[in-house]
Amino acid sequence: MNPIVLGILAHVDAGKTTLSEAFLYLTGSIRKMGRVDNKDAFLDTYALERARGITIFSKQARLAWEGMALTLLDTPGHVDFSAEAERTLQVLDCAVLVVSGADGVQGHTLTLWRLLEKYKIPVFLFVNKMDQPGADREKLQAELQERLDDGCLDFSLEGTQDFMEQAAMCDEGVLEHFLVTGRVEQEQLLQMVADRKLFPCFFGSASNFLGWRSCWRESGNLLPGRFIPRSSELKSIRFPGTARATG
Ligand SMILES: Nc1nc2c(ncn2[C@@H]2O[C@H](COP(=O)(O)OP(=O)(O)OP(=O)(O)O)[C@@H](O)[C@H]2O)c(=O)[nH]1
Ligand SMILES: [Mg+2]
Repeated sequence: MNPIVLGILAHVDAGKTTLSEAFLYLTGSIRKMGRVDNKDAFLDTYALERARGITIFSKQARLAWEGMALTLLDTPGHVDFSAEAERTLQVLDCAVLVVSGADGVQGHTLTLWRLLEKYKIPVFLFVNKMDQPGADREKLQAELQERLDDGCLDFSLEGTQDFMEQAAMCDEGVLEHFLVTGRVEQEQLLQMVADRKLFPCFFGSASNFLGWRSCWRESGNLLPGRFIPRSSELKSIRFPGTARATG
C-alpha cells in the first residue's frame, strides 16, 4: 500500500518543525528530540536553516506508525518560501494546518486555507503554543469557525451531545440520521473529514508534547484506507534533504 502523505503547513514560526520533531520522537522514529532553538532539529537539515532557525526547504520523513506507512512533510512558513510549501500540496493526502495560539489566524493561514480548498485536501487543525500567556482556547475556537469554516470542531468534545449536534449540522444526510438515532457514527465523521465538511481541531503545545499526541491519534483513526493516496506522484517530485526516520 502506498504511504499516506501528511503535510504540516502554517504561517512562519507557528511550530511546524517542532511538531514534526515531536511526532518523530514520540513515535520512536528518532531517539533524541532536536530543537530549532538548539540548532539541532532533525528536519531543519541545512546549515542556513539551523543558523537562522527557520525552515527554507520542505523535508520529508518516512515512518511506520500504527500499521500505516506514513510520509510526513514539514514545510516552510515564511512567505518568501511559500512556493516551496505550495508545491507539496499536489502530493498530500491530508494536511495539519497549524495555528499559533498566541497569534491566531494570520493572513498566511487564510492563503494556505484557500490553497488546501483548491487542492481539495482534508485538513486537521492544530492550535499550538497554548502554553503561552494569553492563549484563549474558546476565543481561538470561535475564530477558527468564523474565519475558516463552521465545520471546524473541537475534537476534545467528541462524543458529547453538543459536539454531535454541531457535527450533524455539517451534512444533510448525517443530520437526518442524527434526528432519528440521536447519534453521529464514526464512519460518518470519517466521511465528512474526507469530504472537507468537517475539520477536526486540537489544541496544545509542541514543545511540551501537550495535545499533539491526541491530534495524530484521532487523525489516525480518521485516516486508514480512507483517502486515495496520491503518493505515487511523489516519485516525480524531489525534495532536497530527504530524511529517513526509520532504517
Ligand atoms: N512556547 C512555545 N513555543 C513553541 C512551541 N512550539 C514551537 N515553539 C517555538 O516557536 C519557534 C518556532 O518553532 P518552529 O518549529 O521552528 O516553527 P516553524 O513553524 O517550523 O517555523 P518556520 O519553518 O520557519 O516557518 C521556536 O523558537 C520554538 O521553540 C510551543 O508549543 N510553545
Ligand atoms: Mg520549520
